[in-house]
Amino acid sequence: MSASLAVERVRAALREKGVDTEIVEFAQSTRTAQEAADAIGTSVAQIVKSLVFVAGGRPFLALVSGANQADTDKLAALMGAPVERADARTVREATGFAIGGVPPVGHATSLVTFIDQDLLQFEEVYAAAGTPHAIFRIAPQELVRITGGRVVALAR
Ligand code: 5CA
Repeated sequence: MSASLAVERVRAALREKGVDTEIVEFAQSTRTAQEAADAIGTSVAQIVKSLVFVAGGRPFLALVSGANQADTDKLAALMGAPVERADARTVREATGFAIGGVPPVGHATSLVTFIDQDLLQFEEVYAAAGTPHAIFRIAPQELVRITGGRVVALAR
């Protein structure tokens, strides 16, 4: 998928869910949480990492504050099965996007979603919009609404 198509897919998903935001595209990389925070001028804690894991052969999504590491033991307890990080190919197959641009919505498949409770302390957070150069801003409660995600403690 081309970069512009990836961004368009996220834009369509956000519009469909009634989110009032803009996707901002940066010349510089927003591939990592730190790079995204630097590009926006916000704290790394306000960056949403969209991380794909696999439990019992089933991919699922964890939306994690850029300041935190996801605790796979906590995720395993939630999923009721051992959890491992998805490889790059699995990420692409499950979401339709490449690592570094995976958004929280607009995926190729329906993914069970967990949301790091630490994201809820902020008025606004920032998530990837399909490419390693695109970001959108969203209130964390809106993120919960549009993903149907379960808010949990998942920091290591
Ligand atoms: N655009 C940024 C900020 S929104 C972003 O997508 N950050 S991220 O954290 O959600 O995506 C990068 C993450 O992908 C890394 O934190 C890491 O967990 C994961 N990752 C990077 N390389 C690999 C790899 N080779 N295999 C599996 N996961 C990887």
